[in-house]
Amino acid sequence: MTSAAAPADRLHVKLDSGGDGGGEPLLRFEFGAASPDPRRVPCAHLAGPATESWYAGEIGESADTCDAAWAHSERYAYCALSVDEADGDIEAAAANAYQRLLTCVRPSAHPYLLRVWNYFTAINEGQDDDERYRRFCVGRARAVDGMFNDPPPAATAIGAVCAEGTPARVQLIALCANVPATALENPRQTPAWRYPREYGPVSPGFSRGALLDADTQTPRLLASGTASIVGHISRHAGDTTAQLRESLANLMALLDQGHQRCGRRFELAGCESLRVYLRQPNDLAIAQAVISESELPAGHVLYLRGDVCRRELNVEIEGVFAAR
Ligand code: 3EB
Repeated sequence: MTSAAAPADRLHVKLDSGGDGGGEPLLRFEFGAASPDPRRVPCAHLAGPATESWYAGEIGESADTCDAAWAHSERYAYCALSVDEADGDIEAAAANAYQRLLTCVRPSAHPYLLRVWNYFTAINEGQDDDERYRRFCVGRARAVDGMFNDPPPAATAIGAVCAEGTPARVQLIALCANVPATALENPRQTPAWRYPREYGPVSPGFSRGALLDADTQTPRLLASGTASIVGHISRHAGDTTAQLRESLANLMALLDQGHQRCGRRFELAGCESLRVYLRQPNDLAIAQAVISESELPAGHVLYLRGDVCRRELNVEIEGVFAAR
């Protein structure tokens, strides 16, 4: 055992063009039509790399069933699961899914939740506090423990289309570790867990980002789903180009927070993978044009069809950044 961990033992992400990355990934994300596999991101793939592989050293154990899957290395683990909705009750399904997640994760060797992806159908259906995203937030808040909120994991919540002929379901994919991450907030944005009452009965439980492996040569910064929100106000309704530019400004402010917290620089050029979720597939060309004006490596950007949790917003981004 050396004290400076080999980078291969720590988290790094490679896209399908990136070779095998040395060994087996902890988790390989694939995108497209929903399937029973709880790891599959149920968002149509519009452009860019087709898979995202998350490596974290040698895999110890893994298991894989239709509604739950997990694997772990020494430091990291993932757990993915789905819960069918009974009679469209998204709140109960979210509570059930988070109870199951915590039941799996808390007694394990990797009890810290670093990042969670939440996918479910018809996210903007229902008015005001009946909107399904808000009900999802209520169910999640009901199920989680004190450790979850102190501070909450980085997260994404995106609306997707469920597989034809199958029940609607809540799908969670969680990245866990044997040590906590450093949670990040964005000075341009109100912490989501402090959103005012107008956005729902409970504030969403997520942090804007997570800083990992700050003890190594190459820390990573995981950016949560980032949209065109300044303070707590949605900006540029109806203008996808301006929304994406605002989202990039939020992302750059978050990267700067990573620098403040660990003294290492994070830049758009250090992006290992960026997901762009678009409500309207027709916005692909304009999204690609905005991305091409930025320092992001265009080959590391993938575009997916997905619904943002605020109906007035058309685009959300998330990603993984390696320190320079
Ligand atoms: C926002 O700023 C955007 O409820 O887990 C982004 C990431 C968003 C995670 C969640 C919601 C969530 O409010 C929406």
